Amino acid sequence: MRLYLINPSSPLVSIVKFSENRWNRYRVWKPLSLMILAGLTPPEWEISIVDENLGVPDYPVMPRPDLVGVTAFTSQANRAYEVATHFRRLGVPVVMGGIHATMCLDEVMERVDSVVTGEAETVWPQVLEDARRGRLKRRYDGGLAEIKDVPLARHDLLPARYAFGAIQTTRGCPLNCTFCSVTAFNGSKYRQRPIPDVVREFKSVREKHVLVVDDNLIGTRPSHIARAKDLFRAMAQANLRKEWVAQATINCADDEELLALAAKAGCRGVFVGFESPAPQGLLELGKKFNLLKGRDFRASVRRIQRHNILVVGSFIIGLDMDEPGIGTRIAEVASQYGLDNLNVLFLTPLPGTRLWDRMKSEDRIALNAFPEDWKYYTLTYPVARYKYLSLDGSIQEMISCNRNFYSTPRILRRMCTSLWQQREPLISLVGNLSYRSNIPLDCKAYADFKRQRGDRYDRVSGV
Ligand code: B12
Ligand code: SF4
Repeated sequence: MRLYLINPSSPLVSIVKFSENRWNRYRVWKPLSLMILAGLTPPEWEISIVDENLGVPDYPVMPRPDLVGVTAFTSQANRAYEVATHFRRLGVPVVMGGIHATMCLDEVMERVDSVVTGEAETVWPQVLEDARRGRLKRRYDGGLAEIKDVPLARHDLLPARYAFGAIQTTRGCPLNCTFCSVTAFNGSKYRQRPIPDVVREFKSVREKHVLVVDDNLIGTRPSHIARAKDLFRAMAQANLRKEWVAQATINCADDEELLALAAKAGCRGVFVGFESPAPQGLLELGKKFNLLKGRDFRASVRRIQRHNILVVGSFIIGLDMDEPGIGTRIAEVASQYGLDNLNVLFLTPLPGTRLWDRMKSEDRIALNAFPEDWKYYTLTYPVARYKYLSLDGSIQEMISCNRNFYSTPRILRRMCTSLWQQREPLISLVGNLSYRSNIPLDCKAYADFKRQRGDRYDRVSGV
């Protein structure tokens, strides 16, 4: 039995367009979901994982599979449907799963043979067995998996062309920010994989550099942080010789021992969601966690960097409080915090989030011709109507933010500071050049976007 597991390309996400920009090679990540499905698949299946972000293969010349599994974020949904149509025309059954299939079940049901909602660990073996017997059900619901049932991912099944490997050590997030799908999809309970499993899997990752995909590697409670410390101790003891980056909330800066252990275990960078330069903005996004303890963000960032860990910060443009000038303000605040890299996104109502419900009820979702418009749900396009920012205005804010933060003098200043602080500036430089060289690509993409979808913004938000 032959199984293809396919990660559809996402043509509008500039970070995956590494053929157009060589620095983007460092920002293309492995589709871990498919490697986990492969880990759950019994040996009688011959598995091929196809990541279209490395190039779309010539499917007609490939051997005919018995089953196709497709994953998709919302932004990949259209391409996922094209892939599904191709294989269904050949009479090959197609199963789709992942976040988009879970949040937009009815839409997906119309376009594939079978849908898996939720986490797949409990149901995937059954799906395969039913497919083998030609009795696929229309829907399987995996709900939330027992974390100990997450298998070792098959890191051997993808080519060695990625700069980073990928691994997951926890699932779920209790914080439920308004714009984020994680709590709706993975639940509010913070579930931690057994440490020996994680260490064993780390050893099987081929790449020297690894992305830990957890939404918050250290969690929020003292017990979570104690577990993170145990994990880092075990990783250091296993002498993995890996360097890794992870997402974490800013509270990771509060514990020197935690930072020291993380660095010893190979941590080289953390991705932190700052989201808004104003407390009012954090309240609007439900990110109250960042407001705790009257935090001094600059001091927190510096504490992390002292352990030779880079800090990449994420901010959002398009909040109800964001007025013209927000782009420059974010760039300035990010520079004041001392961030090594800045990632700015548009406030995007992703299906299944609280933000989606609110913006939909206020008729503020401008790009709503689905499924075609899903391709713009990359967080890099202004798909909604913002309170004080027009379409042109919001794009202008994004461009001026990136131009300001990634200007030559600011990059040089950051490199000098890194050297002065005796940190390794190379990874930071690659990140800076990657973001900076995407600015012209983004400008072109926004011009196309305005031509194709500009008419949807002919009225300003009614709020
Ligand atoms: C790592 C990550 C990335 C990485 C790597 C992506 C990749 N190639 O895998 C990078 C940085 C590239 C990235 C980029 C983006 N991401 Co991202 N990312 C994540 C993150 C943190 C973890 C994903 C992951 O690997 N999880 C671990 C695996 C094991 O879980 P899983 O994918 O859910 O898979 C399980 C089930 O869903 C199911 N399943 C999945 N696929 C399939 C397929 C079949 C056939 C079956 C049966 C089951 C099944 O089984 C798996 C095992 O249980 C998630 C948050 C999250 N917790 O999911 C956000 C998340 C997926 N990203 C998100 C977004 C919006 C994006 C971007 C569009 C925007 C951006 N700028 O960040 C881009 C677009 C990339 C693209 N290719 O189009 C959103 C997606 C929401 C949505 N509705 O689409 C999420 C949920 C975060 C959020 N804020 O809400 N991302
Ligand atoms: S943005 Fe981060 S902290 Fe907020 S719900 Fe999502 S994963 Fe949790």
